[in-house]
Order: sequence, then C-alpha cells, then structure tokens
Amino acid sequence: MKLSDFGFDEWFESRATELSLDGCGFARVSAVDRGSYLIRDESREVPAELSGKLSHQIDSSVDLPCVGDWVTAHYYDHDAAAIIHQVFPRKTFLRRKAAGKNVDIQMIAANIDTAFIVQSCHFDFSPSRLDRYLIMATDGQVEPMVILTKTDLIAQDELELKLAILRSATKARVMALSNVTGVGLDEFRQTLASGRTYCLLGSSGVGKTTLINRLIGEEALETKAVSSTGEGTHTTSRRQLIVLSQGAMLIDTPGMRELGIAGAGDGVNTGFEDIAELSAKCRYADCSHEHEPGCAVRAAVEKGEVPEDRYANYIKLKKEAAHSEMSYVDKRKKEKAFGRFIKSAKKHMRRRED
Ligand SMILES: Nc1nc2c(ncn2[C@@H]2O[C@H](COP(=O)(O)OP(=O)(O)O)[C@@H](O)[C@H]2O)c(=O)[nH]1
Ligand SMILES: [Mg+2]
Ligand SMILES: [Zn+2]
Repeated sequence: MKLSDFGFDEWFESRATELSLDGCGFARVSAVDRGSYLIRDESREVPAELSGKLSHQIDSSVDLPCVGDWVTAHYYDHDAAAIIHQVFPRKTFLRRKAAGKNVDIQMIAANIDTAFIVQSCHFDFSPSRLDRYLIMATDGQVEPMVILTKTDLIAQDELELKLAILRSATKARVMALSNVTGVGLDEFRQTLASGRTYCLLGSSGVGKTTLINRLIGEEALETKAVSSTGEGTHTTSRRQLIVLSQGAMLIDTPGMRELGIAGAGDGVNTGFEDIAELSAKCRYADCSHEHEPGCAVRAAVEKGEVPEDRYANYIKLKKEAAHSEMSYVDKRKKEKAFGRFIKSAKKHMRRRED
C-alpha cells in the first residue's frame, strides 16, 4: 500500500515541506487510548507516544493527535514502536464541546471526508439531535450523510414517515438499513470509495460497531447486547481507524452520550418551532396537547393553522422521545441498584474475612 491509499494527498504533501523530517516518516493515527497511540504507514501499524518536545509544545487538548491525524514519526526498536514528533494541519475535523459547563473543545477525528450520522429508527430517532450532528459536520468541513439503522424493528409505513421527516430536515443523503436482515447494506457499501475516510457518529447502541463488523465480515470490534429497553450499553472505548479490503477507511466512535451530547428526549421542538411557540399559550404548563382543556396547539389545528399530519408527527415524536428518556431513567435506576448490591456484597465478604 502507498500513503496516498490512506488519504495522504497533495494537500498534505504540500504541507509536509514545512515540517522538519530528520529520520522521520509519515504515518496516520489509527487509534487513541488515553495518551497512547497506534499509527500506521505503508507497511505497519505500531504503538507510538509523543516526543517530549511535542507534549511540551501542546497547550490545548485540541492540538493533541486524534484519530485520523497525519503525523511525522521516528521509528525505533526495529520499527516496532514510534515517537510522534509533529502533527500535520487538519484538512477537516469533527469536534464537539466537552461535557460540563466549561467550553472545552474535544477532537473526535481529523481528516474525515464523510461523517455518517447514525440514528436508530427504534428509540434513538431525533431530528433535533440530527441537527447538532449536522452542525458539527459543517463546522469541520465534513460532508454529512444520515443513516437510519434497525429498520427491521419498525413497520414499513413508520419507516417511510421517519425517512420523510429526515429528508425534510436536511439536504444530506439519507439511507436506511438493517444490520440484522442486511436490507440497505449494499446501498451503504456503494457509497464507500477507496482512499476516502468515513467516521460514524451517533448515540451509543444505534449499531455503528455492528455495521462496521458486517462490512469487515468479522467480529473485530467488540459489540455488546443492548438491554431490553433498547438503550445501548457502552461498547467502543477507543476510536479506531479501520481500512476495508476495498480501500475505504472507517472510524468508529464511542456514543455521543459518553461524548457529552445530551441524550434522548432532549426536545422534539427543533423543526416544530411553531408548535413550541403555541404551547406557551396552553392553559397548563405541562399540557400534552392531546386532551387538556385550553390547549392552544389543538385550537390551532382545529382552525387549520397547523396541518393535521404535522400535529400527528409532533405527538408521535414527542411520545418516542419520552419513551427513550424513560428507558434511560430506568437504566440509571438499575445501575444504582446494582451498585448497592455490589457494595453490600463486598461488606458481606469483608465480614466473613474478619
Ligand atoms: N434489531 C437490530 N439490532 C441491531 C442492529 N444493528 C445493531 N443492532 C444491535 O444493537 C446493539 C448495539 O449495537 P452496537 O453496534 O454495539 O452499537 P454502537 O454503540 O452504535 O456501536 C447490539 O446488540 C446489536 O446487535 C439492527 O440493524 N437491527
Ligand atoms: Mg460501538
Ligand atoms: Zn396544549
């Protein structure tokens, strides 16, 4: 393989001349795990760490190498390990604001051609979350595409409704597939081009790792069963760049809950601003807009100011959002109960040791 097969094009070549290269080669970061790296070049993939000088120069986490970055590296130990000396400028990137109140920015991946924004049509479907991912992609010059997974879990007419909602929300290409039945996988595979880099974004449990596994045809990345509520459990702990046999590169990411983007149920109001505005005039603050007296939303529907089907979509999405919110709460409760169980088991064991 050549470096250009991994995406090292003229853009990077022209920037290579500005970097000092005594005894260094070019390589691409393929995995990051708490300060240790994997980098790959034409012939090998090896563990790497930052040079003292580079770690000293870096004063913001944004400048640390992330998966997809091109670096200059010095190989040692018969080329079995490497030291990273410099990070190339980024042609494109995916980044987000870190969790918490401080506005720290965290890199997700660099030098991505296309971001696949993955949502499950079962519990994860959320046009407002889609918006945030679209903004993330646009911000980093990355082309977005939307993938709706788990189509095997809903009826065809429901799928068509969801596809219609997504297609009206974005100009990006929208595809649907099932990792279980395989429907839609061929269409997805055909979007992948050799030498291009793709990143999968989306909540935990939507099927990103399963999709990659189906493409490479083996269980190379760990996937875990989701609970019966449909909520995903944490699966991918580090990001990895995978080169498919046909030459496309795919980057898997942990779910965005871990990455701090708020979870499900965070407002179906995007795209329904008119209804959100009307609901301020309802008699009850917690009006469900279904059967309460003095509901301004239903009044507007009756007057024909809000189309009937638009209202129906809104109610439907709202219920789904509430459902996933609830399963999240249930899951937290279960986790807490399990924590208490472990604690008391430990106490019990200690007593027996005494
Ligand atoms: N029914 C159904 N389940 C799926 C599909 N894709 C993935 N899953 C299941 O969803 C769970 C989470 O998948 P995973 O790939 O780990 O999600 P990730 O967190 O996005 O990487 C696993 O139990 C998968 O078997 C699908 O298309 N249909
Ligand atoms: Mg995963
Ligand atoms: Zn109302």
